[in-house]
Amino acid sequence: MMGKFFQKPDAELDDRVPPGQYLAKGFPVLTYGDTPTISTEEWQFKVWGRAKEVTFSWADFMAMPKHDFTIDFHCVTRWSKLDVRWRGIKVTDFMKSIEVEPEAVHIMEHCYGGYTTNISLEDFLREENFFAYRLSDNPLPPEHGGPMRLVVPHLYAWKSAKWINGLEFLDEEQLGFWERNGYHTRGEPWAEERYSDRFGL
Ligand SMILES: Nc1nc2c(c(=O)[nH]1)N[C@H]1C(S)=C(S)[C@@H](COP(=O)(O)O)O[C@H]1N2
Ligand SMILES: [Mo]
Repeated sequence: MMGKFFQKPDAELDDRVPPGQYLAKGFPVLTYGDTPTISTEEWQFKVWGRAKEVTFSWADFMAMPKHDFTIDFHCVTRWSKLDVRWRGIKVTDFMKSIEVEPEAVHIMEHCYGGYTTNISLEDFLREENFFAYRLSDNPLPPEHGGPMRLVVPHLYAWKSAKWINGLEFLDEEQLGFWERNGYHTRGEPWAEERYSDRFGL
């Protein structure tokens, strides 16, 4: 783990690096399967389930307020990257354009390529979450989830769905891809919620 690609955090950064994590020198790419290629023209984003069904285009998203974000990113495979710079649309702003039913308590994030990950409505609605379309002043590269991905800074990065294309609102918790395969349902890095206790790991 150590050496060329990872380093132990300096003392002054120590309080920003969750337990069991190392600092990545670059920005590693972590993808299960192939990287889909989606143009902004064909990109679509759907909302369904316990919410009024609606489909957004790229132009619809670009018409929403945009902000710059600098956040720390923590992968459960033990690398962290501090101060990642993005541009995007706040989840709380996006939520103003959809109608969610009162029964909705949980969400399945859906992606081009078939990846899924689940998140509680409460974790999803946090002020610091955003849909990212730029990384370090460039269009978000395909390998990092371009043209659009979700970023949920307070949870392990597997919740930050790349190539996101939809949200399914649920009236109960369901498990996404990694969650069905042994990862923790919530994934809070400071509590080291890495693996599910359903599997005895
Ligand atoms: N669609 C999709 N989103 C995904 C993944 C994936 O395999 N497919 N991997 C997740 C994991 S495990 C991590 S750590 C981050 C990695 O983001 P990065 O490749 O931009 O570093 O994306 C998350 N989002
Ligand atoms: Mo990850």
